[in-house]
Amino acid sequence: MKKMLTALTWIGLIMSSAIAMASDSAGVIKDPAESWKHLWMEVMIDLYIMGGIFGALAIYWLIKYRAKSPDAVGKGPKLTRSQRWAWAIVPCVLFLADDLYLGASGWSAWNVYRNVPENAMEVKVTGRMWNWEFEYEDGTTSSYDVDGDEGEKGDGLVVPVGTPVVLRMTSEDVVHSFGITEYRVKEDLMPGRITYIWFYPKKEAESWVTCTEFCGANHSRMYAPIKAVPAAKYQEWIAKRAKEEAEG
Ligand SMILES: [Cu+2]
Repeated sequence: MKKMLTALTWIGLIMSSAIAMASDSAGVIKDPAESWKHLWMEVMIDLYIMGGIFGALAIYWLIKYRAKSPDAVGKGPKLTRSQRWAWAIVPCVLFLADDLYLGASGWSAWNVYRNVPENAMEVKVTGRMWNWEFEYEDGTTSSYDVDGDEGEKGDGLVVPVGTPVVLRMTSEDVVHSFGITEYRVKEDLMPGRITYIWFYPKKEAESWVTCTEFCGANHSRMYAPIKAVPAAKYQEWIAKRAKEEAEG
């Protein structure tokens, strides 16, 4: 009975620390890219540790308990009642604690993914066969023409470094999907509905949005650059773009 209680105490400690670690890490995570990376690393570490431990154990037992002669008959160890229970419950709870921990981490990542920071800059995105159009808060628009001449294609989505960006998106025709690998975000666009994603450009970078839902003949050409530039450069760009539009 005393052994059982000790085992249960350990189980409780392991489970509560797993949950505490998962909720702790939630405080550190700032944006979807970081939170997905964090979750992915946890899964990888988990798989490698488990793979390593069980692989090594399997090899060790294979060698240790191999049949020494063709007619060798094995004999299992005699376990007491509480040892049998312990062998059933302890591994089960250990794996459960790990699953709970990963589950909680996934939950934290999803919360980050869905909760847009208050200071986010909003850009409306319209997807259509086969291009993306971006409309800024002041009504200025931008797009990208994959077939345009060099220098005439347009800038795609330009955003300032250091400001979270939320995209409010809809489609004019069929279902498209807005995916930016660099920022680890992806969301479908549907006619008659507004969906959203947000990302956080922390450094100057040029990445690409590609349509990630097969939407017809030119689906593979439905892409545009996403340029994260210093805030001053962004202000310059949007002023220039607004002027161009006013002049038609
Ligand atoms: Cu598409």
